[in-house]
Amino acid sequence: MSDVPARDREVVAGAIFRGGRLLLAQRTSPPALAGRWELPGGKVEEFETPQAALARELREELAVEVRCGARIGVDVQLSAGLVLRAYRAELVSGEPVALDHAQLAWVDAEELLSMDLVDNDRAWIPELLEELRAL
Ligand code: 523
Repeated sequence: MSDVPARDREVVAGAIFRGGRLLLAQRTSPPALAGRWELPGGKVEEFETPQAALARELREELAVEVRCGARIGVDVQLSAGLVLRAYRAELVSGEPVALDHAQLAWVDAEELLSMDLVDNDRAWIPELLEELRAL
């Protein structure tokens, strides 16, 4: 047993902006979240950096290559030992397609406010809106 507390495992989510819009993805699972919208992403694997995990998740889910940028918004504690963080993601190549989601949407500031976002991602609305309104 070690006295050093284990670091939280991270779930990463990507904020992709283009032409004054933000990419959102509609979840298909679990049933409680199906139909609700999120910034796409997933769990960081052991020995993987958050940046590499974001690139891998967005490649798997959207068929795009991204460069992971700066953090955006607050840490969201999902459960003991699991924290959700958003990062900017810059599209390097490919056009996003919904390989793992029901559908995708490119939203402007007004549309973002009307989307049924998953509760966790609502924590980032202030920063996302600020970015969209500045574009
Ligand atoms: N969230 C969340 N918002 C958000 C993401 C990418 C994830 O609230 N933008 C939550 C949903 C799950 C947990 O984070 O409770 C893991 O996300 P998930 O299921 O997208 O990640 P996976 O696919 O890596 O997880 P497993 O299928 O469990 O391996």
